[in-house]
Amino acid sequence: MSATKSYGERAKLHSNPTAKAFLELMERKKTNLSLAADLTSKAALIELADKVGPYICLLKTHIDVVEDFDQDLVDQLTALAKKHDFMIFEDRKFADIGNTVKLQYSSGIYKIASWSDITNAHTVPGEGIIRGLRDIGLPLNRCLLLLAEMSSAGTLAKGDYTTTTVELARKYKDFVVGFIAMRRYEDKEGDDFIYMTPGVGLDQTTDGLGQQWKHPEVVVRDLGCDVIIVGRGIYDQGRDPAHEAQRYQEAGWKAYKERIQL
Ligand code: BMP
Repeated sequence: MSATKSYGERAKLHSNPTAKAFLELMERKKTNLSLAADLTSKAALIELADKVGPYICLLKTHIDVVEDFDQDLVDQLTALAKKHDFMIFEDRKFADIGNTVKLQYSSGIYKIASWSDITNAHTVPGEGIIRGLRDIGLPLNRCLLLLAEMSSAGTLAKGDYTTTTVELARKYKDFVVGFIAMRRYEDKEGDDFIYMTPGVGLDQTTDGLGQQWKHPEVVVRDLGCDVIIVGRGIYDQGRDPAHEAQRYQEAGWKAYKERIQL
């Protein structure tokens, strides 16, 4: 059962090189915190990534909200990833047919596949979306998360949709390394998916727009998820991002230790 194994043990056994490197990174840096850096200015995004970098394993971006995006932003974020030892996850939520997502992933202004270690996709279109993204991503050593559930109230990603999404992940294990999910699913022989969970907050439970925040203890220790994704809890106005990131890192790591009972 991967839920009770350490990230380090799981890294040793993992067959996907990017997932392996990511699990090793979490173990080495003692963090399962991902920053959701939803800022609209390049300078502010770089400043936040630099401040919070020491505490995170993964920088999650929504690159299309940045008003002054350019290649230099990508160069600076990848330099910060090296400096602070974190990976990058562009939360693109692809949702089109295979041929279109190939273009969206490789081309356009953002060229996501050229810099983002991890990206994600909805399974609404069926398995062609995975095959299209895989054609582009696999040769570049990238990997994919599937959105099996969402954190927002009233989400349609549940029940059979979630079950089928997990089956698709098993079918394309060389490229799909995990899920955006609200809880860990039962392992089948040979499974070791990485569960990343948004909707995490220490101080508030809702934003008034459908977002639902849970405590890291619940998410990691009780529901078995691996990575906590935190945005506004860290960078909202009036907060000190480095201080908040440290709080979340400690809370996420404590919950993980309790789970694996070290
Ligand atoms: P915040 O902690 O500020 O609520 O940010 C959550 C982040 O996670 C946002 O970037 C959002 O797009 C993303 N997210 C989410 O909140 N729920 C999901 O189900 C999937 C997401 O990617």
